[in-house]
Amino acid sequence: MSRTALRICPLCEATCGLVLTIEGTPDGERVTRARGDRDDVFSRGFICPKGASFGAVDGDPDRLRTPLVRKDGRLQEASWEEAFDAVAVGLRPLIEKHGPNSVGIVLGNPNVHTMAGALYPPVLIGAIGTRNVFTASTVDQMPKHVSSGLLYGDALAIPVPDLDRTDHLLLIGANPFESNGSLCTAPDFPGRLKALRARGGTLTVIDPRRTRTAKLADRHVAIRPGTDALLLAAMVHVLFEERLTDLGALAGHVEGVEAVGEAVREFTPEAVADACDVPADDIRAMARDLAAAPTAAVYGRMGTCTVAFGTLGSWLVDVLNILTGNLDRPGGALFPLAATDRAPRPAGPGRGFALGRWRSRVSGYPEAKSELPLAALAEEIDTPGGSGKSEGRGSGATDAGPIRAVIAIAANPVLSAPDGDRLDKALESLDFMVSVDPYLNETSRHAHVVLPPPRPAQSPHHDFAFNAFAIHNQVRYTRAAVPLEPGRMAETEIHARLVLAASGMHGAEPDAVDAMVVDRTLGKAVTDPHSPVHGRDPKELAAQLTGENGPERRLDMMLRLGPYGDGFGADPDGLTLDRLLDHPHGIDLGPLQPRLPGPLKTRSGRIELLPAPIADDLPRLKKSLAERPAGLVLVGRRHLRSNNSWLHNIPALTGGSNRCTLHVHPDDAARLGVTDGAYARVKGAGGEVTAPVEITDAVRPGVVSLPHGWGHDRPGTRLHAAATDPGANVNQLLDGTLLDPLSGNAVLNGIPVGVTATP
Ligand SMILES: Nc1nc2c(c(=O)[nH]1)N[C@H]1C(S)=C(S)[C@@H](COP(=O)(O)OP(=O)(O)OC[C@H]3O[C@@H](n4cnc5c(=O)[nH]c(N)nc54)[C@H](O)[C@@H]3O)O[C@H]1N2
Ligand SMILES: Nc1nc2c(c(=O)[nH]1)N[C@H]1C(S)=C(S)[C@@H](COP(=O)(O)OP(=O)(O)OC[C@H]3O[C@@H](n4cnc5c(=O)[nH]c(N)nc54)[C@H](O)[C@@H]3O)O[C@H]1N2
Ligand code: SF4
Ligand SMILES: [Mo]
Repeated sequence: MSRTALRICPLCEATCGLVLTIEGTPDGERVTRARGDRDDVFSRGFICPKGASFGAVDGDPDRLRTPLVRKDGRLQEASWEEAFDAVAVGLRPLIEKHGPNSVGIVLGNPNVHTMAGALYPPVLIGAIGTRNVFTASTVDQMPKHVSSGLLYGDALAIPVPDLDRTDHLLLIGANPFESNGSLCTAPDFPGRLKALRARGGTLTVIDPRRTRTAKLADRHVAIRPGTDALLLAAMVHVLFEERLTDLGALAGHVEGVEAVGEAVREFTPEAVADACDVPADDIRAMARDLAAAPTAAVYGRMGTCTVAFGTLGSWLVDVLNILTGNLDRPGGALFPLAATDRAPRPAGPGRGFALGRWRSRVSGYPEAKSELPLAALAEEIDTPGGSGKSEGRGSGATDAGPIRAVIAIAANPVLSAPDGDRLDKALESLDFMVSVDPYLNETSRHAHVVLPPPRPAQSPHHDFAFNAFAIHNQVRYTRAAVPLEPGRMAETEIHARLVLAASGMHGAEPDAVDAMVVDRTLGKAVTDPHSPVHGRDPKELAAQLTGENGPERRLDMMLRLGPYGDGFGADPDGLTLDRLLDHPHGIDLGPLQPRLPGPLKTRSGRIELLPAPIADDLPRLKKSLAERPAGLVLVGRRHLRSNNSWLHNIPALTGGSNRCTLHVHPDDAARLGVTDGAYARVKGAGGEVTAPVEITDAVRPGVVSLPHGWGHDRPGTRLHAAATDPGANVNQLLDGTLLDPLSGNAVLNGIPVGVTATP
């Protein structure tokens, strides 16, 4: 007997709707097939090879089925009760003795792909009160958050390119043909780029590699890695020099335009051409194309963020959109409005965005968006003593000591962060560690307790994060496709129990966590004069919430308070969870609309085009004009059938071209004496790795490329398939000191390396 069920795909940011075929077997229900949901209001039937392998990902026999607890030095299967007892016993005395900052919270990428990851970590961080929070954002998009925080006063106000309506797209350091897009949620991103070309639009791609995305472009600029900020500054220079700036409807909303013109005066195309290895004429042409297009969007991703000038580059992307009048207009770059976003309110000055409100203990790195650099996690654990006073958030406790316990949720920093060997040792030295993870992998093997979430078919799904970056406003929710079997626990419940265990409320009902959030949120909303529920009784509102469990009630609450919500009756046609459940393929909320000045939360109430921290960092960029890397630099790459560190255990998704090989240009290969298929040794500041060479002119000369997330050769893991072809951990080449100073983001691209043939 088989049946079908809907499930939003959690395997990348495109959030495609899937139809799963589910069959009963003696071992329980299995997902035997996944196809695109043709009725999905957003993805309209699109599916990629990864989504098509949902069943294999879901059914991986290496997924943990029970909690693991370390006994006699060994991780052993345990009951949930034993596991949470161990968490409470492991964490509470440490917090009481050493203060909240003795706990480090590490949040990995899949948290943005689960409802649990969206709803509970903020509660956990608040409950413990630690300032030692590290997430995948600081090996990813933190520079974009910082530039948005500074420009718009809101780190989450990230404009997305209007792919379906734009006439010209300048795409920088992104490869949506493999990644399916990032900070731009768009099912079938490649199809949308082809449609752009088909309707007469133009595509420019800046990437040191001739990617599949670059192959589609009208113009591919194979820039020297790490120099995009110089090139973009020169484009801004050209806009001023040739009087091509035209802010259009934005004019009244922006301050500091002349100051930007002044700030980029020295960055002429001729001055940057050599450093970028891009002819000055091409830079001028790119600026003119951008200004001349009826509508245009500039969009940058990993290649603009994970570099030494990540925040400056991210800022310049928006500066170009603003100076050409393309921000906040159809066909340009717009601010989405998701169903669980805050409802729009009257514009006016906001609280602004502050950086560096506290600093990391060892190296003094400034916080950004209440986070410290993931690259500094190892030193925060393994450096004894203190170098200053660090206070828990609000608790006043002082503790200048190291991190002694780690709570890792959906995170594998041993592979995804710089210098995995050092972090590996640091984690092993902890007094206590708990991982919420389906796998026993390079990171979770150090835990004292592993709490495994159920497989994705058994989890409900709503994209809290990605709808806020989607190219079309829409809302979808899918309940768990397969019920939990006895002995399994929903990931939302695991998170709620973790909050209780960490905050001294071990043993309380997990629903208490949701009830507390509901009370707090509604209590605040009724005192807010702009809220549709202003002046009402929070208890009466809470009683109206529907939903089968705590997380569903919270979703209902957020939908009802949100921009499309029913306002708890204020707008009877508005959105509620019940209404959403009546639309299993989602509800279309319309194309993106101009929203300014709505999203602005700067102190001035305007877009602050040249914020002081940016202006202060420009001299560093100027200095780089004179720098020329003498040797090779390394960049990363992604493969369509992969996902960071955790899909290498699925045989259906590995093999073929999805391998951990070192791409080397033929000219470099000849010079270095390395041959195709033979192993080469790659050396960086943090260590060395070996990998088989693949000679290809898809990388520009002077650049080699190695993908990340590999290196599955450590003992004590349970990743049988991945261990057969472990690959090398590219992040071992880093020592963790190379950061973008404003955001604390690790530099992962454009890093200096040496390559030699292995004997
Ligand atoms: N050199 C280099 N390094 C990089 C990058 C790069 O381009 N180059 N990319 C960086 C980027 S963009 C990112 S986002 C990071 C990602 O880095 P991480 O966030 O550390 O790694 P992931 O591999 O995404 O997976 C994290 C963990 O989540 C677990 N997991 C999977 N599904 C679930 C789930 O449903 N629930 C829970 N609780 N856990 C789950 C997996 O088993 C895995 O242990 O890597 C970064 N590292
Ligand atoms: N299949 C698959 N999809 C994924 C993921 C995955 O691992 N696999 N990971 C997901 C995650 S967590 C993220 S954050 C996104 C990332 O999404 P993208 O940013 O689109 O992904 P990347 O493939 O890392 O693309 C970065 C590109 O930047 C180029 N580059 C490197 N250095 C520079 C530079 O200095 N300048 C310029 N201009 N370009 C440079 C690289 O050659 C590469 O082609 O993908 C998501 N989707
Ligand atoms: S594009 Fe992304 S969301 Fe869509 S099916 Fe593929 S992995 Fe899933
Ligand atoms: Mo990422």
